[in-house]
Amino acid sequence: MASDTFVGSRGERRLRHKEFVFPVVVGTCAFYLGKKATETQSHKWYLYVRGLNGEDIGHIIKKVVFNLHPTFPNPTREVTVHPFEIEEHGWGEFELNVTLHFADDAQEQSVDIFHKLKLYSEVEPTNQSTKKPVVNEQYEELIFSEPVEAFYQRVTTFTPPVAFPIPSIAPHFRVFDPADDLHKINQARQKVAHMMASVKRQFESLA
Ligand code: SLL
Repeated sequence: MASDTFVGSRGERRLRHKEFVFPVVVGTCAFYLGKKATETQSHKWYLYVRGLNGEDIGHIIKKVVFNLHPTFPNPTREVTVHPFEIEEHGWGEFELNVTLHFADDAQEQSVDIFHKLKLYSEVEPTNQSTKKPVVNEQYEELIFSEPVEAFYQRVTTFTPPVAFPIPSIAPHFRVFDPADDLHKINQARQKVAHMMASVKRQFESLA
């Protein structure tokens, strides 16, 4: 059965009650420069928007604008091709803003994502390594609700290229796996249940 469609405010045909969800990861990956570190350049870092497996997401996103801290020369950086990534050198952590612009046929407004550049590990902030970067990644789901029909058709029948340039920092990418998350949540629940039972036993022995 054909989906129910309606005409949007710009005359575009949209799919009623449909949703297209596209996951992306926004991340920073920072390497301490060790002996080469100077006062203004202690780290080399990368900032990126990537597909879950580091694949090209150019069929959905046509441009990423990275808005850096004003202490950087030309703090507004635009990237229009895979990998949607920039490389910089700096000395400090800051909150940054990433604007995603969608493919024209999506007929959607751009979205802003806020992210923190991390240079220091939270667990061991003084133990800096030139080999092991500090990676801070966040998983985001782009939700196209009642998408434009032509866009939906195109992206749901899109065959991703088998080969794509692998970003140099790909070995440091985190793996986002819903099954893995569920497993961690269940483990945490069990741990809490054990702790509660143990506290309860202690109380009972005192009573
Ligand atoms: C802080 N609130 O004080 C932060 C600001 C800014 C970092 C950090 C510039 C590098 C350059 C740079 O790393 N800015 O000058 O090329 O920690």
